[in-house]
Amino acid sequence: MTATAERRPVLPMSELSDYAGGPALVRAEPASDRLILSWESGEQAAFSLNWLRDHCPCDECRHVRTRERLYIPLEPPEHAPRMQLIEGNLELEWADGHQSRFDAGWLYQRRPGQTSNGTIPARRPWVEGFRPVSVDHADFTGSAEGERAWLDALLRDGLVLLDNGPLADEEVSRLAERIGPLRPTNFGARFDVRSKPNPNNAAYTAIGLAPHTDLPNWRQPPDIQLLYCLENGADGGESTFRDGFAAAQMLRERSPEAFRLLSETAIDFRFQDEHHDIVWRAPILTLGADGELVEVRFNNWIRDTLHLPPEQADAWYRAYREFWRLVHEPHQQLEFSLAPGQMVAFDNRRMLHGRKAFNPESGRRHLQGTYLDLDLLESRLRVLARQA
Ligand SMILES: O=C(O)CCC(=O)C(=O)O
Ligand SMILES: [Fe+2]
Ligand SMILES: [Zn+2]
Repeated sequence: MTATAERRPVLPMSELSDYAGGPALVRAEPASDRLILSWESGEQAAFSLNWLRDHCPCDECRHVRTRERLYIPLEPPEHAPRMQLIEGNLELEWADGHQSRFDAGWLYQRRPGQTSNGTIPARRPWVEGFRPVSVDHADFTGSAEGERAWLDALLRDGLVLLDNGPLADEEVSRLAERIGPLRPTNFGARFDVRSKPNPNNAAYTAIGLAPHTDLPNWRQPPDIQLLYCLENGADGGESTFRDGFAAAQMLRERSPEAFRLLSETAIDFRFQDEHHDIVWRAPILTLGADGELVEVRFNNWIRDTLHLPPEQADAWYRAYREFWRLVHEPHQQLEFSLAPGQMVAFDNRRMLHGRKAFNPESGRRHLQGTYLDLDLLESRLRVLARQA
């Protein structure tokens, strides 16, 4: 089957998809339970008939408004459909008479073996001398490019700064809400970080905080943390950051046994105060199915009783010390003082954050913080990419 001249796009699967043109089809050939498609750009790909029937974009198979799937793939297509190319797009007529019209560019984007469209940046580990991206508050709030630059850096580097914001109460919530609803925890949807008379958490004292992740005592710790500086006039209180994934990778190379112990031994984390008692058991390093790092849980002050027999406990402590030392290597750490009107955002399940002790008698230090879900950051980037 050969092509005709100009291709006019048919309605893509979803009007909201990232569909953006693409080459016309020049051939469609049946091969048992497959269809081999060839595009004018030279690519060729095989599609299963099951897949094609399941992905029919017609209004019977997809809800007209939501574009969500209505078709349920219970019956395998019995025979190869009749096929033709019309204006470079694919038209199929199935044995029961149902017709499916596929846009050539839409199929091209989804040809087997094609996984990413490149909107979401891959994680890039910090190397020595890493300097974070800063985006100006006015650019973030005033332009899609500013917001994209901020999101890109945050997803790629695990940390990004926002500069020159107003010294306004709740600004952190207003900024976060541009991305999505705040993720609430036992500390509220939005929390104040300052030295408090009756602290229920180390962050609400003036003591130094060793590099840590927040809330590892939750089944799902918050993904992204935002800390907005309103006042930083006390002596000390510098912020410290370390790429936890890069540190874990170093441990894996230098000390595979320590890495194995920290990734295979589940330990308990617990937060308790008057109103809450939140407990979760997990290893410090969580690996995915292919052995890749997916999460770091590291917080020494809410690490709970270690339930291990003495020999295993001793081995675990040795491994923990090794990781602790790696995390604290000064040349791998980023250290700076947040300026009033500056906000830092970071991936709480990848980055370790901390602060130096400060002297509350010498001046005031006040940060406001909140959390966001990573899904909504990625969503925001995809939505912004539609306008590009
Ligand atoms: O005071 C700081 O700079 C950070 C406090 C902290 O670790 C937090 O709020 O999670
Ligand atoms: Fe923290
Ligand atoms: Zn259909």
